[in-house]
Formats: sequence, C-alpha cells, structure tokens
Amino acid sequence: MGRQFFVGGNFKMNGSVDTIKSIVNNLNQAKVDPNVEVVIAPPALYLLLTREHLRPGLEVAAQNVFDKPNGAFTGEISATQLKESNITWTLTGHSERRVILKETDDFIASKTKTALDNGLGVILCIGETLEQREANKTIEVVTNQLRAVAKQVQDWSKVVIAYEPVWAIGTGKVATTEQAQEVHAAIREYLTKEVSQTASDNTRIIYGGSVSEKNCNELAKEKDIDGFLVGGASLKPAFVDIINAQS
Ligand code: G2H
Repeated sequence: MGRQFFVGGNFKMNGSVDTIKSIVNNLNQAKVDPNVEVVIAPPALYLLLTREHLRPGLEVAAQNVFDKPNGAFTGEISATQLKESNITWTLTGHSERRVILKETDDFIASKTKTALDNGLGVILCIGETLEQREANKTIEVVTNQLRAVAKQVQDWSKVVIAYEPVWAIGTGKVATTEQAQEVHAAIREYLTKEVSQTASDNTRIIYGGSVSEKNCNELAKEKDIDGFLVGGASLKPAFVDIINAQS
C-alpha cells in the first residue's frame, strides 16, 4: 500500500477565537479529498476549541509538547494531557523552536519519544539554514537531526518527517521541486540505511516552507514528497486547494 498523502496546517502564533472558528467552519464544509490525512495545529490556547468544532476525520495537533509526564514545569503541556483531550498529534522540532527557543536535537528527540510513547503521532520538523545549504551541509544537517531521534525512537510508524528548509519558511522563497525532491530522497535513503526498510517505505516525508496553492501541485508530483506542512497559507481558504493538491 502506498503512503497516504498528509497535509498539516501550522497556524503558529496566529488566530483568535473568531478567526479559528471561521477556518474550522471552512474546513468542515470544504470538499476535502478523503484519501488525504489532514491535521491542523492551532496555538495551545485554541486546541480544545478546535477539536470541539472540527469535524471528525480531521485531526488536531499541538505545536509543542514537553518530555515529562507531569509536575512543576510552568507553561508546558504533557503528552498525556494532549491525548486525553483528543489532540492526537504534535509537532516537534520546528525551526522556530530550534532557533528562537534554542531547542537542541536531543531535547527534540526526547519530546518526540515521549509523545510517541503516549500514543501521539509526531510531525518531526527538520531542515537546514541558508548558511548550511551554501556550505553544502544540507544532507549532513538533516541526517544529524534524524539521527538524534533514531537514538531514542525505534518505531517510526507514527512519525511524519517534515523537511522545512529554514530559508524557505515564511519568506515566499519556496525550494524548487528538484531541491525538495533531492533532500526527501536523501532522507529516505538515510531511513533505509540507519533505521529500517519498513521505515523508509512507510514514513511520510512532507515538505514545508512557503507552500501555497500556486506551488503545491508541482511539488506533490515528486516521488518522495508525501504531503505538506503549511504555515501562512493554512490560515486562508486556499488551504483546501493545498490539501487537494493531488486530485
Ligand atoms: C514552515 C511553514 C509551516 P510557511 O514553518 O511549518 O510555514 O508555510 O509560512 O513557510
């Protein structure tokens, strides 16, 4: 069986009660390709509101999770709290958290493991900076980010890898289809060599970084691009066109 196309919407720190309700209503009424797995990630404050209003079949993700079960960790949310609230996915390793909040590869790996151990799906974000790309270090950077996770995680069946070149995030500068496919193929090769053939065959590798209704169709044709993680465009009605990029 092929890999199911996966489209995530990462709202980042955007939205209000009204705008999130309106995005959810739009999605509920939209003609969404039933073969696509759709997951949206609103800010933590709106997770329950989103779950309450979003129609069944469309899933909700947290943008972040902590790696401890409970206790004195002010401001954090645990994997069990998410799970209990029917929030079935979480992002980990988004570059905005890696760069701005200084999250390390090991911390991200630990959060990924905790989320998986508690039954959540994880959208694990990886990607290189412009400086790293220009120094020809792209593959080295993304494989090191994956290797940190592979040290702690054996079962990759609930992991979706989001390749998001940092230089393409929110800049309008999308990677070319060739650039994206090249890195996706290298990630799959890494999985074959260092994780397992099963993980390589079955893990969805999605692309993120200025994805829009204009560039999604071409990207979706590439053999190793199994979907998208969408930021800015997920707040707009055109998100539906991105979900349906393959149809
Ligand atoms: C990359 C992406 C979503 P945008 O961060 O994770 O955002 O589509 O706005 O570049």
